Amino acid sequence: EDDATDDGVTLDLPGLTLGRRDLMKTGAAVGVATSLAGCSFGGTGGGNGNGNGASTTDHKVPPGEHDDYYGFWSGGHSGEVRVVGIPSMRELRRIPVFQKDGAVGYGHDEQTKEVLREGGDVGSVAGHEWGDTHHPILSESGGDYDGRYLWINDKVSGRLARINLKYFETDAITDIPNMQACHGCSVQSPDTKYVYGVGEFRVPVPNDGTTDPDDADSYWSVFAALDPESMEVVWQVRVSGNLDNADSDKEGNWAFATGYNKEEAFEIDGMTHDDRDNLKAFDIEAIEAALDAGEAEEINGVPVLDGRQDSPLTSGSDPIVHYIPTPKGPHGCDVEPSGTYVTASGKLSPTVTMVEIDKIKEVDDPEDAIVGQPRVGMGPLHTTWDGRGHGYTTLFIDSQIAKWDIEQAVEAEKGSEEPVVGTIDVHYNPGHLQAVEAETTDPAGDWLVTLNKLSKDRFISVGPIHPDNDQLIAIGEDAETETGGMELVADHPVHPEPHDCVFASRDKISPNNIWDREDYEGEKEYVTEDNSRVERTGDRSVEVYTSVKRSEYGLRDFTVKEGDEVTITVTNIESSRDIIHGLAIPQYAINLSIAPQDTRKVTFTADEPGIYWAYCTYFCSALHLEMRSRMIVEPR
Ligand code: CUK
Ligand code: CUA
Repeated sequence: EDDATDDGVTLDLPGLTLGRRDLMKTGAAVGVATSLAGCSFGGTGGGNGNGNGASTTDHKVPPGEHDDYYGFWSGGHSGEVRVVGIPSMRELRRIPVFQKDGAVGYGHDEQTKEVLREGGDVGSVAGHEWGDTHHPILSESGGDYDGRYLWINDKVSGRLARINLKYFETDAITDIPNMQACHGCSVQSPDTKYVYGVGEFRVPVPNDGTTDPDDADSYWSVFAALDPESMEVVWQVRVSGNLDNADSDKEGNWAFATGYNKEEAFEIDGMTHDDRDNLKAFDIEAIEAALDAGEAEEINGVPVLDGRQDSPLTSGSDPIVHYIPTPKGPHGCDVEPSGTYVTASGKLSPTVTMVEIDKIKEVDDPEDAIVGQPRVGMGPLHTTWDGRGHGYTTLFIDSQIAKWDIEQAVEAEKGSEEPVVGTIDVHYNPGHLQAVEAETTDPAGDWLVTLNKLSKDRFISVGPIHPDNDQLIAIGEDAETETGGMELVADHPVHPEPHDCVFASRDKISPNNIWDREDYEGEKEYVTEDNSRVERTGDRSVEVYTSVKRSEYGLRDFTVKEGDEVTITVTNIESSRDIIHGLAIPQYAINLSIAPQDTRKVTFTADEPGIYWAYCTYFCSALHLEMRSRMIVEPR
């Protein structure tokens, strides 16, 4: 079943030393380098059944009842965000972000087309056809989720998008200069004054063909801070090496990012040459002081500070970036709920490195800020928290989750397995895991979800492209069992490929059920039945305004002339929730979705004379099928 991977264990990474126990545990792993790089598929795990007894934890949500938590899932290279109820694991909605979606008309009306356009869907080398979403993050006020925004990165391009949680719709995308692959992201906590995005791939700056491909010094990785409201890039810091995942402290003073390829090499042997990489700690106050002192250089419209390890800005007594050595290739970067420690997980080391945040500025040797290094198992990728003093780390190669004790990990010797209080098999090859509200200072600690890259044989076959497997694990009880009380309660197949998720108690998110007209007053017209009309605005331009309700458009038909530039503006005048209407004219690729009390419009050129049915795409009433209008395009 394990796809012929049991032969030829290739642990040929230079400098990656594995003990005998590791090799035994890695018996089925092949190509550690490729299976771990960039969160791709590959490699197999050793999970073999969950080994749990009967479930005592009820995760079923009866029909008609609601979930306790909102879960926001990244959709990977589907470019979307998904909303999932916890504990039922029911998928409630998909929110398109970096690509068009006919289901909700995203990228089809002018308003959302503009969001994609702003995000650079045209005009760059190839344009952005899609995105790769990894890390959803929620806005905070006073250290808790305030339900206003969710941000999500685009790892394929250097972009960061914002979803407005009043309407669960993407309302801004920023194409970040000087960056390819915005990977880790995080918000400033306790109050979101900055949204941070890290550039993973080092790119030539400027990238205009003048760079010598072998000149490593012309390649940059930058750490970017965006304003949460304007979504403008406020500053960037250039670093040595590259950047991977990110998190922030709980007091607004620090941002952290793991980084591999300290060597600044161009291929895998070089990237994995040294035994150490580092965790970078960005001192926000020092960065702001350096900006105020005029130390930044403006590059492609953004003030950039030099935060490289040997730069003048980092050699003083108060460097803007601290480089804390970690075992090579650290991946997950997670601050625990009390804000005392930041952790860098694995990935090529079987340990989690714990740094005491208050020590970073105190110590002379950055390594002295490392206060714990529990040995958790093979291929540690990400860590989450239950708020009762435990960390939970995914073990990609072992196909397990290790639960460990935070304080014991500080007391124990570095490299000791002692802090591990239990492990559980998952199916298979977990990437991220997330416990409910684990990013707050007060995690709820009852559920955990592990996002497993491979499902192998867990579901009936659907052909060669398998679903991922998200598994729900009850963590509410600590027990002195093999699993430390963790209990696997549900498998959940998912469309490729989520990376991470974030949970908020349902009372912290309160979306509108219908649109509030005040939110677009002055920007969009509210078209009533009475003022549905056709206005000729020029020899070759026409404005069409129509209302829509069950089961009719304000205009039963409208006439334009061949060659006209036509703008159709549609208002859904319904005030009942859940009554959405569409307007589709397939010959002109028009597909609007209009929620109650909202207005959307679309502009196109009516270049083919004829008569075209405009119809509603949502089954809105018993007369839905009869619900239509006609566009008459007269020959000129
Ligand atoms: S990354 Cu995908 S499993 Cu983008 Cu947070 Cu680690
Ligand atoms: Cu409106 Cu169908």
